[in-house]
This record gives sequence, C-alpha cells and structure tokens, in this order.
Amino acid sequence: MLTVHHLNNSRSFRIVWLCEELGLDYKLVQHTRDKETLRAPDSLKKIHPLGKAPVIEHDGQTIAETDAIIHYICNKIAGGRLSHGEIRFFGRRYKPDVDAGVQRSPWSSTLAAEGSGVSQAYERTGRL
Ligand SMILES: N[C@@H](CCC(=O)N[C@@H](CS)C(=O)NCC(=O)O)C(=O)O
Repeated sequence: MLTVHHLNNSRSFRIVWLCEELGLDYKLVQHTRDKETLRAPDSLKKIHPLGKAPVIEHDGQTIAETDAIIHYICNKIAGGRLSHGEIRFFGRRYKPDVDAGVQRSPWSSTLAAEGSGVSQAYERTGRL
C-alpha cells in the first residue's frame, strides 16, 4: 500500500493530485501546520528529519522530494502512466529524476490536459 504524507497548504498537494489522477489506491496521512509558526508538526518530523512534505512510503521505502516521488509513482507504481520519460531541452537530454527543475512543468501540462484529479484531490484533503 502506498502512503502519502501531506502537509496542508504545501506542495505535497501535487502528490495527492497525481494519485487521484492515476486512480491509485493509497492511504493519505494529513499533517497540519502549527497555527502560529506555520511550521510542520512533530508528526511529520517523525517521517522526515527536517519535517518536510511530501513524503511517501511504499514497499518498505520512505521517499522524499516532490520530483523523485512523482518519478517513482509514475514509473514504479503506475507503469509509466503520466511519466514524460526523458526530456529534450535545448539539445540536451535530461533524466527527470536527476534534473528536478525540468520535470515539474511538463508533468503539470500533462495533467492540465489529462483531467479531473485536482478536484478529487481537493475533496480528499478537505480543501473544497
Ligand atoms: N525540495 C523539497 C522541499 C519540501 C518542502 O520544503 N516542503 C515544505 C512545504 S512546500 C514543508 O514541508 N515545509 C514545512 C516546514 O518547513 O516546516 C521538495 O520539493 O519536496
């Protein structure tokens, strides 16, 4: 079972969105920012040493970093769906898991074209 650790008002929403878009069965663990400091709660620091989201757990592994997680989910769990594979940019070849900066935008465009997972992700995280 895939577990997604989500922090409210953070980039980890992208992972919830991705899971909804792919129609995956996953467990969502929600962490809530401290109301005054807006920092992550201790519950997230138990999963990630710096208390950063997103983090996923799968097959005994704990994986951090948005782009690595997107790459892992698309390729290791979803059989390559929504993965853009290798990217060619100004004549260079980029591996998405190596060059994080290049990965995000093509993936977002794919999602924009793909569909409705974003509203399901809002529903799942209670942000309607
Ligand atoms: N490079 C990481 C950055 C993760 C990160 O900074 N997450 C922020 C939310 S967008 C966070 O968890 N902040 C809580 C805190 O610093 O207390 C990634 O792309 O996943």
